[in-house]
Amino acid sequence: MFSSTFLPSNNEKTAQPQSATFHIQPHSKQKVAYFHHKDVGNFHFGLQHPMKPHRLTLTNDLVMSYELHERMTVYCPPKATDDELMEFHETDYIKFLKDVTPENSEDFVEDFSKFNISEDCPIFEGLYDFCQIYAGASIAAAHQLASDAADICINWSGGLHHAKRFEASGFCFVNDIVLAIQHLLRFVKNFNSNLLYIIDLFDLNNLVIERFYPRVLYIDIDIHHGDGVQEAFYATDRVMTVSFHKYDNGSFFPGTGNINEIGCGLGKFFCLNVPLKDGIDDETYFTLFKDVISDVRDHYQPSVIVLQCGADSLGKDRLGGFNISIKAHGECVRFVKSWHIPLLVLGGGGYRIHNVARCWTYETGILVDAELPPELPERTRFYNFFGPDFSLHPPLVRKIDNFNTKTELQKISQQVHELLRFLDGAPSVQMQELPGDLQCLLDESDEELRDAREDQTVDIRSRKRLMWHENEYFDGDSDNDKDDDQNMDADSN
Ligand code: V1D
Ligand code: CA
Repeated sequence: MFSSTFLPSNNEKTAQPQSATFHIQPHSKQKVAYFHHKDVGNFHFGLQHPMKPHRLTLTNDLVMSYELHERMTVYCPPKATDDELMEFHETDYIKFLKDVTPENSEDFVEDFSKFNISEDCPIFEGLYDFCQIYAGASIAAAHQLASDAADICINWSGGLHHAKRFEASGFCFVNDIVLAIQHLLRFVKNFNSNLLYIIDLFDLNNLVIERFYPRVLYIDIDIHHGDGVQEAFYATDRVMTVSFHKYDNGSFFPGTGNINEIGCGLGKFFCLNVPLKDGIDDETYFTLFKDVISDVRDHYQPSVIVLQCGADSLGKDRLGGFNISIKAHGECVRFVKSWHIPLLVLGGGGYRIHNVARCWTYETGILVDAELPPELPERTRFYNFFGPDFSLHPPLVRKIDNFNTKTELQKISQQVHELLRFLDGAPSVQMQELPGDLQCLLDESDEELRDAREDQTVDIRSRKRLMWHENEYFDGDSDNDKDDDQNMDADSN
């Protein structure tokens, strides 16, 4: 039996959380929920199109063959409703996606340019069903996290980060990530339910309700820039977006993601871009990832994290040009998981479909604390397609040179750290002058912004005290007051 060979992973990094927002015990086992709809792999973008939903069937098959379903709760998620999709997307655009078919598309040609229907985003059979399925899974996953039913939720069919409010883009029609984040931001819970901490209290028609997640951190390791998510939350500090991607002065799709895109208004500095060149290898990628993301966590102190795991950043991808192995890609996931912050894990790009299946299966293993034997289980339905190595970690023959010089990477890292000093999530961080070449990122409106930030810092600080105070009322091992009743007196700290 394969399952007897699974050992709890003992090389998990044990970075300790510094924020008071964690509601999971640092060493407790995280509950994992996995969302897969049986039909999601049966859609076809077209023969010549690189996006193959079949990769989701391959992934699910491999996950099940490794018996990972025994370590998590598996859900067949409901399809998103029209209204749910319209929480972010324009009514006209959703109506168009719902009504258009390959057979009647001539009646809609005028809408094609309006909604960016193109070779990248073609009309195919069942398009709207596909959108409802992958978005429904991300929304259900967000709901599961927000209602505290799981600590980690996985939807490999999600992560379609390019879709805009009324526009398809880069193989993405609806933006499940934005919809899921909106759900996390909006989620309210009855005051009387058994919650471990309170973040914001409002008195609304005599009902005391709770805002569950004050700060959402979005991390994107797809090789393409996460432009759709960045754009949706560009002006807010309640979502911080961080994307690692290939950037070639605008020529690599989608053309955005320069380091000088940093957010606007109250969202200024809550958007971070890490532009890279072709050929980046395991060590440089993971070192930079760890360095940047640790600093983001320390400054922003997220209450929930959404991690887009696009597998087109793997070496040998058909569209990408990085040299990253499945192990290094997985290390990024392991590192974020080790913080024990509620986590929504999503898919994204990935165009060597057997490597995509390997990668997301390996990462499912990491998320459920299973060490997977490198030999693929022979019972896998599509076993023969994984040759000639039949391994979870096929050798990565070096494809192209690493065009990222040490000096450039050091400069990126330095700029990122300088930008992060402008976040006021952490009480110890004060507003400071930006040094040297980053000064040009500031504009006249920053005076106003600074004032707003300074006011807001007070709020964030008092909220933190409140959260810390509530954590004092854990029941169980860390129950500091050894009392079963949850004292909800927000003013007594
Ligand atoms: F090669 C192709 C063959 C057929 C159809 C499309 C493509 C293709 C390859 N690369 N299209 C692209 C990119 N599009 C362009 C267009 C040319 N300009 C007019 C735009 O370069 C799009 C790449 C999309 C990447 C999507 C993603 O991996 O980031 C993703 N994330 O989540 C889901 C997908
Ligand atoms: Ca990215």
